[in-house]
Amino acid sequence: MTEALTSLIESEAWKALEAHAATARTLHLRDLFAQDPTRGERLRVEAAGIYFDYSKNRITDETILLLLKLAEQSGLRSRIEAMFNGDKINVTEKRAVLHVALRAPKEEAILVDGTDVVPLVHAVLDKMAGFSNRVRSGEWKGYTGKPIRNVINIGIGGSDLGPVMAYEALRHYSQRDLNFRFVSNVDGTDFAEATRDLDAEETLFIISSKTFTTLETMTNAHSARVWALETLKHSAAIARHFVAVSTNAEEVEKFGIDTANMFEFWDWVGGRYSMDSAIGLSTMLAIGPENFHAMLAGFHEMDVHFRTAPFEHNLPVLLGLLAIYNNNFLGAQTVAVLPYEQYLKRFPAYLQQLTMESNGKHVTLDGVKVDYQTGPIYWGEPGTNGQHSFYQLIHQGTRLIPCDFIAFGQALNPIGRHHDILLANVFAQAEALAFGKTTQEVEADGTPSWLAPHRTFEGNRPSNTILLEKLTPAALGKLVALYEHSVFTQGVIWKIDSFDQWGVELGKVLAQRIIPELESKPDSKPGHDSSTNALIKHYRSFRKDAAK
Ligand code: G6Q
Repeated sequence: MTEALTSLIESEAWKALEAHAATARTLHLRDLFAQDPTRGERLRVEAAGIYFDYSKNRITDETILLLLKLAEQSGLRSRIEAMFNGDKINVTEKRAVLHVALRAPKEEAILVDGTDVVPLVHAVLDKMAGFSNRVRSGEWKGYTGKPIRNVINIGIGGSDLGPVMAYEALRHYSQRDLNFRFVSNVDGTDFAEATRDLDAEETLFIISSKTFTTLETMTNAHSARVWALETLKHSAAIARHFVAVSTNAEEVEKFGIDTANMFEFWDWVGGRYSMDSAIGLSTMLAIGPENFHAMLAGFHEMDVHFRTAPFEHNLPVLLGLLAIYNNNFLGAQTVAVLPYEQYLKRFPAYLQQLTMESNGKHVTLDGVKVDYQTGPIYWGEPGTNGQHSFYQLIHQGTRLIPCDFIAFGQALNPIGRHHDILLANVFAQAEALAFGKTTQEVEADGTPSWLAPHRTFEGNRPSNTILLEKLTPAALGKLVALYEHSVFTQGVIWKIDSFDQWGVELGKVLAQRIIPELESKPDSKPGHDSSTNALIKHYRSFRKDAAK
């Protein structure tokens, strides 16, 4: 790396953007659109079947030029190559970051420590396809000879959010006589509610865990085994009702799952980047191997675009740079992701992990504390529901909340006028946010002057609109890859490691200390601060009550 790692805010491109933003901040989207009637057609990119309109951001052509300079200065080009070439860019864990290899076509070669990983990826995909076909056709039987009707994925974080999001997103394409559930929380209610109406003889558990040691997943997996054996009685039944997705064959075997029923992945696949790996087994079971491959092809198309398109036409680069501008130069603290597509109801939750676990970092790659903001808070809900709740704050609150609107040209469930009404709403929201309604316009409608301020919309709220033809498996792949690479782009500019997650460790360690204080040593003096000690004691008193 040629750049000094700590000099981001001192760099020429950053300073130029700061100077630019000081004046650009006063611009209003109303004026920018009035001055240039072609703006809406100019500030958009179409690639890989995605229409990306970024004209409703508080930017000028100059802003884009300066952001592109920032990208060049950050060495983004060489960092992209480093990722695609399998360099160990996850420096704190000394790992390659190769989710792009999970969707590489068979002919490609990608080397990790001298080994071409593409054949390994395809061997696992073939094994997943063979298994999926057997379960989907009813050929795979449970221990008592019944076909599988229910599939429960047990996993958490990256081993849950991708599968559950993809299942919901692609439900339209799923085999409807198979019932899919996802258990992640260590709260027993999650497991109890997922299994209460199911017949163990017809239920298959997928234990999805890269490490196979995660507390929540292993707790749920053990409860699943107990639950299954209550009905199935014989431990030999486990092999017909449990499969594993993991990198850890030893632990899988210890649990009692036949390693022939283990689907492998590798340490160069990060949890939150793993939905294309064997972690996607539930997705493949739901939509079938062909649709799964179509999804991978969608991911790959976006990978190629990201790697090869010039930055000014590069969707993930532009999405990432605009997020940087809003975050670092306009002071926005959050991004709202608003899919106008019911099937994408879990997409904001999925993106929360992808974006916030990746870019919620406080030090640079070389461990120096950053002196600028890094990852913003991502949140959202499917439209139009949010319009009747939190959009009030986006339109008239005091905070700047950039929005990503996502919509599709065709409905998967066309019913009457629903889709036109849905799309009219998404376009209307972006328009209202950008242009608002002035006090004069409000008064001209006959609103009395005392009420006019309440009904005034300042406008000038930035948004992107991401439009695709139809929610297909390929479209989902493109959309997820768009955000993955946008996250990477931002991480490169902030000079952080987007692929580790040390921030989740401390709580895990402390929980392990507290568990025996609640269970095996309930009368001991807890060894924490006064607040935690008092909470533990109070909880113990509830436990005693519960035991009475
Ligand atoms: C994701 C994280 C994290 C991980 C879970 C589950 O990038 O690493 O969310 O996916 O902690 O881990 P296991 O798959 O090892 O159970």
